[in-house]
Amino acid sequence: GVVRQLRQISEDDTGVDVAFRADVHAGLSQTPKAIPARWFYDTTGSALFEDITALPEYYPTRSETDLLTRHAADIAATIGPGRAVVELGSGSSTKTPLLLAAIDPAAYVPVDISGDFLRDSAEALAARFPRLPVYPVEADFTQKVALPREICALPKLGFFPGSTIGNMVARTAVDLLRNWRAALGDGSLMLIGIDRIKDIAVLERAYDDPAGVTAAFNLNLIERINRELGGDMALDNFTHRAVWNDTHARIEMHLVAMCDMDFTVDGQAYHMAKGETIHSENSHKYGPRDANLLLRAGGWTPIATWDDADPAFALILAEA
Ligand code: AVJ
Repeated sequence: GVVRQLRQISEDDTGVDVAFRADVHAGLSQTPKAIPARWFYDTTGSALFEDITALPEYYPTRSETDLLTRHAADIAATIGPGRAVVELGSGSSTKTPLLLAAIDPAAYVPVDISGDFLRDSAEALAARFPRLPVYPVEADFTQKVALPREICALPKLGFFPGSTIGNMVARTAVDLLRNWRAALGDGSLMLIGIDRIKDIAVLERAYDDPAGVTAAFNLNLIERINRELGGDMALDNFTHRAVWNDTHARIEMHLVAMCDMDFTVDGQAYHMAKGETIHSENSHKYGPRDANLLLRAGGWTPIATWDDADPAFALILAEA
């Protein structure tokens, strides 16, 4: 069952995450404007992301679920039983049961920035695995996370699915991998989902679906700023854009200003010119050698890869 939910977020006396406030002001003050993708995931944003994963155009979740299903026995044989599984950015934990049922772990530690969402998914997971101790941690996994002391003596498996590593530029991704290598310790393993470079039309459609769910997910960031930081940004003045940046091998999402505008956040004034954007997400894609190099740079040695050719996606197991 769920043991207890640890909270490692600092909020001010109005209940707003202090890092969110700081990142929004810093991001709106710089040129070009950019806000880190982690701030998509309030309760509404986490639910919208779940809707994205069900879209026909959004292949990563389906590809990764297929890989976990088809190769469960092989993955389990390579990992072995008795580990504490630490999932980075667990969200709804929908893929997790496939892994947990196969490997017979000793504990499960979902780490997510969206506390209410985490509570619900940890409960659901615990109901499905009644003998498994579950220790949810509400935290930003890109920062230092204190793991529950109960799992300290257990061998660890980091589980970082969904190609979430793609949200980070290379130097941040390497820092994160190194930090988690140190946190999980000698003898630990990391199972990571990596989205591959592929046909640009397939990539762009996955991030700009005709039903407009990804647009709503992107625009929810504006609504969250208005809601939590007392912003007065006019939602109707922004539009969603998803574009492949070939130099950086990434999909970029932007919130595009459709007219000149002035607005305030926390009473602080900002201006945007027509056509100017707020860069709201990067989703880097990696070829097979690129992914292995990234892992090695982060202190992890790849030992097995399970992948799919079309649409290309990979699960890589690496050891500390
Ligand atoms: C959760 C980071 C894996 O980059 O594909 C989906 C987020 N953004 N559609 C991704 C996302 C727009 C997603 N990750």
